[in-house]
Amino acid sequence: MSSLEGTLSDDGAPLLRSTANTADISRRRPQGSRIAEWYETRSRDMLALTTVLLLLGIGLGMWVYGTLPTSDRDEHPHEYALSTERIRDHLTQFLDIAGKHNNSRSVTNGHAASAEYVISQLNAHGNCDIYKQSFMSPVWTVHKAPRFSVRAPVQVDYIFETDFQVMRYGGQSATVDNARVAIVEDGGCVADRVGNVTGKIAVVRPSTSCSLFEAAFTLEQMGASAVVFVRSARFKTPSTARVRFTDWKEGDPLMTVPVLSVTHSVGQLLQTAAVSKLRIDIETNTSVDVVKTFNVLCVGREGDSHNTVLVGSHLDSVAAGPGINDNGSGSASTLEIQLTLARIKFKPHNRLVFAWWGAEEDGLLGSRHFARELAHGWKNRWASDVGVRWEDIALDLNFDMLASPNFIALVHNGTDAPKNARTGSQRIQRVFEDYFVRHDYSYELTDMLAGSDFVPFVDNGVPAGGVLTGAGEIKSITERSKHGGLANAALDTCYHRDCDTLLNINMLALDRMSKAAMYAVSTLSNVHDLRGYLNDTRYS
Ligand SMILES: *[C@@H]1O[C@H](CO)[C@@H](O)[C@H](O)[C@H]1NC(C)=O
Ligand SMILES: *[C@@H]1O[C@H](CO)[C@@H](O)[C@H](O)[C@H]1NC(C)=O
Ligand SMILES: *[C@@H]1O[C@H](CO)[C@@H](O)[C@H](O)[C@H]1NC(C)=O
Ligand SMILES: *[C@@H]1O[C@H](CO)[C@@H](O)[C@H](O)[C@H]1NC(C)=O
Ligand SMILES: *[C@@H]1O[C@H](CO)[C@@H](O)[C@H](O)[C@H]1NC(C)=O
Ligand SMILES: CC(=O)N[C@H]1CO[C@H](CO)[C@@H](O)[C@@H]1O
Ligand SMILES: [Zn+2]
Repeated sequence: MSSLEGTLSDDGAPLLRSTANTADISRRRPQGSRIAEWYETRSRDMLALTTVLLLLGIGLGMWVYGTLPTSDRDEHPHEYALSTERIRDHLTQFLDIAGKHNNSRSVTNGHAASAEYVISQLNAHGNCDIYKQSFMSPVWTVHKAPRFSVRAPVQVDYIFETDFQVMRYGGQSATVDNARVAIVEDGGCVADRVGNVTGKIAVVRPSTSCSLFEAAFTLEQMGASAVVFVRSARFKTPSTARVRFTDWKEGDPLMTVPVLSVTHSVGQLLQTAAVSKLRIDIETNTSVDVVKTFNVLCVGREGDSHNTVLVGSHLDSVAAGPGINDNGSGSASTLEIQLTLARIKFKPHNRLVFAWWGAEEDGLLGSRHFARELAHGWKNRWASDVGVRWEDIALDLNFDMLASPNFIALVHNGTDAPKNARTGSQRIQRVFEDYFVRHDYSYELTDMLAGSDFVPFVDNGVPAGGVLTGAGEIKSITERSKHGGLANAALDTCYHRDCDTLLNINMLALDRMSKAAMYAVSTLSNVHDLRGYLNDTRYS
């Protein structure tokens, strides 16, 4: 049909040139009734002729349509417009950036340069208004291996990482010499039951009645010079869990004194020794620095803003490596999706907003900050308009790790979402499943409970979904026979390591998964009555 319209509006078309064109008609109109009559006959003839030609055209079109096989390419043009090679070019840029920033794209290293790259690409080839949303993020660094020894009654030097660990966000550099020990009961949760810990090393077994941070911070407030958590006998190794509020925000407290974890057997020794005779030395060289970082938002200029489709991925990597699969593959794909939609002049029915979250590796702080500011009106010093209102967000798509070398195509299980985001998340899950079924690609459902930036959305009632290709999990023999690859090997052996480079990218996975993302983005942004669509219980 579109080519037929083209012929009619084409000035050079012989059909139109043989009779009066619209400009001629309007000039002749006022010239008396004979001309009007002539015009009426001619225009009736014209109308009849046009109708006949139109009908012929439609008939011909339908006949051609019926005889030619339609390919998947014709029916899903957006998917095929996306170039995996271009995504790889963005990843090459990310790798260059990491190379110039101590082989990392973390909050303190290459994150800002990665963001500048994304912004320059969006400015040059994208179609959206760009906002930077600043927030504060604590950054944890271990500068030097810590020491932990018992000095009396007998000297024992414990081994770092085997016998003890320094827990993440567990305090600033400190040297504690020849300190006494206080064995703390009840998990250290209640200040007036911890006893006198002033100037002592508090040894405590974690309790379920408060978080590690709450216990450690209570003990610090009561004057302890260090906190040592004893691990339960179930675990063979000491813990590196975070000792920080999960949902940390500017102004919340952080630990100052060192927080260590010791194995159960080291803990037994400390607790059974004659406590009054025990003397301990601890030396740590660590820091918890609060730095400013930011999210990048690209707010679409077209489509219904009250039914916004948010497309998110995180841009930062862990400090230990360049993060090309984790999670560069997600953020490079969403960047190329936005640039491709701009290039093909895609007109969504619902507005698209792309987000590149900061500080995901520090505990989803970027997406949590976004949700807190927008959903709960919490404002920080740099609070600024980001072009989006919380109530306008109909759904969130999250793309995090799309190219694991030994991949399994994984779709988030919408049934895991909290009740008020469940029906919509199940509907989104179905959109992704449709893609894998149509292409006859194997896939599996995976949980949607924690670990990536969808969390603050589903927790605040916004349906979410996404695809991913797996991290450190081991592929079983059964999974191998279904999905190929290597059995008894991790899905991504370089997960959170310095070898997460371009060589770690599986181009087949990247191709399939980025196109799955493109399919969901173009499908969901074109749904009319998106809220009703997400409310459809037939998919539950
Ligand atoms: C660079 O990275 C290495 C390894 O992660 C780390 O030991 C070193 O402190 C880092 N240096 C800077 C300046 O960040
Ligand atoms: C706690 O113990 C310290 C010495 O370890 C002592 O100086 C202080 O008075 C004690 N505080 C209380 C409240 O008993
Ligand atoms: C911690 O390490 C830094 C850098 O390696 C060094 O400059 C500093 O003196 C160390 N601090 C302590 C308390 O050891
Ligand atoms: C999806 O999640 C629900 C709820 O947690 C669970 O009962 C179901 O087994 C999951 N489905 C798959 C295929 O894992
Ligand atoms: C969702 O469905 C329920 C009942 O099925 C209905 O009461 C509610 O109004 C619907 N909400 C929207 C936003 O369509
Ligand atoms: C999909 C996936 O594995 N994403 C990872 C991205 O990085 C965060 C933070 O380290 C991990 O928790 C996620 O699992
Ligand atoms: Zn990660």
